[in-house]
Amino acid sequence: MEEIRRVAEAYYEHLPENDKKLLKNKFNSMDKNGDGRISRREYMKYFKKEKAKGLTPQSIFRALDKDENGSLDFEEAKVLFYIMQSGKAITCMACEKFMAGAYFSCSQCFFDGAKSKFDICCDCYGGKKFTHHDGATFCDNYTLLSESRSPAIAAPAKERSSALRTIEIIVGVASIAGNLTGCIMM
Ligand SMILES: [Ca+2]
Ligand SMILES: [Ca+2]
Ligand SMILES: [Zn+2]
Ligand SMILES: [Zn+2]
Repeated sequence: MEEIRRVAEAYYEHLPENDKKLLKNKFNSMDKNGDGRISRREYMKYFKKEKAKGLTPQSIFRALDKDENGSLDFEEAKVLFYIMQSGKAITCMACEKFMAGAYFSCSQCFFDGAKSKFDICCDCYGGKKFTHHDGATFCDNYTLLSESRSPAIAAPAKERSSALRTIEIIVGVASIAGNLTGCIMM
């Protein structure tokens, strides 16, 4: 969580003054009783109304509440705003825990735009506490991110399956070479 917090803070520092003001307004609209803190109840109420289900798991609120006092001050909420603008929070498909740091993702599902991503936390992956299709190749998110820069991924959809094979070969070779420990053939 510490890592995403630092990213969120750096991101916030570079926002134009106007956007900072908008976030302050958003914070105030979530802080219904105006005590300068977003309580768990205020948080849940806000996201239920917004129908942002991805943000309602208790684990997300707990992770955001750095000092564990049961409410979010503006500093803590910066991480929330960062998660909100960068899309939806990523939760483990097996245990539904909010994943703020490294996690594993099925590379076949990741690169196949037609399928939804299959992301699982390190605990569930390491402990084999999940079920997924046969032959799935799991990569950690950092590896996937750098693999996405590979020109093969930029291929048009119909060529994507051959691009995927290329990735499987790269991943396969790399794991044999032992220099890409993040990727493991299942
Ligand atoms: Ca409040
Ligand atoms: Ca707090
Ligand atoms: Zn999990
Ligand atoms: Zn998959």
